[in-house]
Amino acid sequence: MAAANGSAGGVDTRGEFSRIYGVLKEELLKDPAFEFTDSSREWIDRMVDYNVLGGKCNRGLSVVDSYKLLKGDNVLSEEEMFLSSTLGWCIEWLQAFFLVLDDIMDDSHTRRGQPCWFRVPQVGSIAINDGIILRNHISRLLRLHFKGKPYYADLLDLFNEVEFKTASGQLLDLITTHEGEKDLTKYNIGVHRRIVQYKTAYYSFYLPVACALLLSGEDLTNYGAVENILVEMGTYFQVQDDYLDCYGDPEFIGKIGTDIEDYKCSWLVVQALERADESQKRVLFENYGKKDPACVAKVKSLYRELNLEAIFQDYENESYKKLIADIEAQPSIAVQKVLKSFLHKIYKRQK
Ligand code: GPP
Ligand code: MG
Ligand code: MG
Ligand code: MG
Repeated sequence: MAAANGSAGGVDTRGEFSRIYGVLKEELLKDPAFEFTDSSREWIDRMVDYNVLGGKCNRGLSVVDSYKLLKGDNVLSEEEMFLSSTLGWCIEWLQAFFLVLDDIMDDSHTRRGQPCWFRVPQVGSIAINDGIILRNHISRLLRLHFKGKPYYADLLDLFNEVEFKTASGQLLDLITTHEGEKDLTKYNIGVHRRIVQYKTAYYSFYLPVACALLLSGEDLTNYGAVENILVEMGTYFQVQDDYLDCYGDPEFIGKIGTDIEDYKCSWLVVQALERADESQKRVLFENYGKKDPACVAKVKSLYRELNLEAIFQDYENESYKKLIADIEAQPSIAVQKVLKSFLHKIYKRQK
């Protein structure tokens, strides 16, 4: 009865999920495809702990929780727990790969309450190769534990497709901020939506549920409506991320916001542009995208003037209502439970 009182994401599930991390890391450190030296093994060990751990594990645990709900059974066999957790960890590894590289591209300072990996002394540009290694660890784990399963090809295809979508979203995020291309008049809610759907929603929301569906023997082509709801949920999640970048407490969220300095097409600047009069727009044009803290402060004070905090609260309430209505229109009660469980992990999150 390992998971007898292991409610979704509960103490037992989390404990077992953490234990499985140790098993997977040991396997990677003994990968027979490479003759490790002591120093290379130590590097990987430290690099994986530094970058894969320390997050909320919402994405990873959602594979296990969703699988339980789809099976309609709160108790998983040891093998089912192991396989669903392994897929959960593959998503956490994917997240680590993205974050290591995203922090370099965004010139960020901290992540999960510690310096970004590339800022650690002696790491620097080795972080780029570490990102590539993290991505390859996923393929190693999938090969080790899923080769021979009837859904192995679908699983590889899923990770590849989602990675492509995310990198494409990241491209959109980055080219809007290009020197020489900087033009706030191009920022609107449609542009924002396209960026965040691709850079965040697929890997953070669709991927965990799609993994649980494949494990349950389902054919993903029958789940287009579920995919749409998850992409909506992911869009809402990235709006929260944009909001917290400015209004979150860095101590609590574990990262210092850089969206204003980086000229990002953030949900906040899009809302500000929609509401600003001509003189307020001038303040934005003159100060957005500059490293100077005085410029950042002027943008933040304009956000306050425009009452963006209240506009965000309204958006959050409306998104929640709309998502619940869409979820309740789903024919399968098990699928409804999966989607609601995911939504309740992020609703009104503070980090
Ligand atoms: C989040 O954007 C998006 C990602 C982490 C995807 C990165 C994709 C790559 C292919 C590298 P963000 O920059 O707003 O996240 P955060 O606020 O956590 O830095
Ligand atoms: Mg980014
Ligand atoms: Mg970033
Ligand atoms: Mg962000």
